[in-house]
Amino acid sequence: MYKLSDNIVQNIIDLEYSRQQSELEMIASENYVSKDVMMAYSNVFTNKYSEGYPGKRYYGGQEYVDQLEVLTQKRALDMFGLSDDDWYVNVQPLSGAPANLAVFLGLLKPGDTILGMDLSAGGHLTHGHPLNSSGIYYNIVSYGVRKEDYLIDYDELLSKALDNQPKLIIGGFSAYPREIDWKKFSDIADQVEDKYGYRPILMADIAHVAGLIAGKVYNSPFPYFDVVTTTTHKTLRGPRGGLIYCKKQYQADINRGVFPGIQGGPHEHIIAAKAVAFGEVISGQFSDYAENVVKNAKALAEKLSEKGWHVITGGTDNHIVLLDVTSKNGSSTGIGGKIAEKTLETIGISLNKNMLPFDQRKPMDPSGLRIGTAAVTTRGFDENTIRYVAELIDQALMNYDDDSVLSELKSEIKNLCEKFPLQY
Ligand code: DSN
Repeated sequence: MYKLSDNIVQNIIDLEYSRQQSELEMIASENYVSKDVMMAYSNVFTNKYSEGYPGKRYYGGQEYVDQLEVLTQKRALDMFGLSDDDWYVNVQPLSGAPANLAVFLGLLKPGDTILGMDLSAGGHLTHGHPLNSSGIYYNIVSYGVRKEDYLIDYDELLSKALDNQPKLIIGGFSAYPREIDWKKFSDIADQVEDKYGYRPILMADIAHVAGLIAGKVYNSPFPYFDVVTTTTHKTLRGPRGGLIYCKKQYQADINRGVFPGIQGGPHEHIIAAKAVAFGEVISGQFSDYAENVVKNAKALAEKLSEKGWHVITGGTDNHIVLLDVTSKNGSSTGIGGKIAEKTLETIGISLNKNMLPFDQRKPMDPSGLRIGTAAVTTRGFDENTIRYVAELIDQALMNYDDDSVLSELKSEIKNLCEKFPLQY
């Protein structure tokens, strides 16, 4: 790797590099980019201002910026098999949260009603949390999951849609381990239209599962939705960034929402890396990766269940396993998510504490952990390796107050990481 002449910054980067080499990233929203992707965003496009869109910019010198952005748009459509006769994609969003905000700004007026999944049920801050701009500027109605099985409550979704006449309905999540029935959203929008003569806009936020959808191992919302947003750095394994897909009729509004709505100059150097990442997705081997991510998550869920842990919904259909750490085999463990996260960090596994549906505990010390397999699968882990990781997680959580056991487990993780080094 290139070394900076600024030793102080280089030293901090080196420390983070060593941390990533010798510890496991199991935060469900993280991944390891390829060396090509990483190299692709260190380039001269960082010097360029290019407000506007290909062919319509506010500054000169845009010949190659336009080439780059058009290529990235083409690859972004190709990776989901979309035709530019029906679909448009804006590749400029800086990340997922601004992508969602740009959609709202482009398609809604302040005070309009949005129906989205509650954060505590697995939704996202930008789907209407009171402290997020979505919750501040729009009238938010939330749906959740059913108490009996923690699956999305489509009956509640329908009745809330019929009662509240939302302008926009969001499907998507940041902590939900199961498939989504995207068609049901479309049926619900039809019923709202029958009642009010207006069809709500359907927006899917596929930030977490975009790579699984591109790899054809998770259902796609594209046949049923009007707008689809995503990040590019989770299961898609690209640089940090966002995308907004929309049916052609919304193109002008979406573009206006991004620029001048919430962004100025796009980060074209990152757009170069998006293009490289999308090239990797299209390349053919990516579907094997996506399949392995899901296999690994299933194996992790199975092994943890076998050990007596309560895996929310009993398993997973994607890369996310939600675990209740407050009890094992029906007995209290005496810990919540805060200690569980810290304990696993101590042995070299990064993941995050997470509220569970209907959680009685507080967000800073909830009942759950969210565990993801996208990054470790990039590292080369197969199902046997992930079962071994499940054993280590189990032992760590059961010995959270025993420093000597934790220190042995830390060595095991370090040895494992040495067998599966990062590719840079
Ligand atoms: N922070 C991301 C996640 O962890 O799911 C979403 O914004």
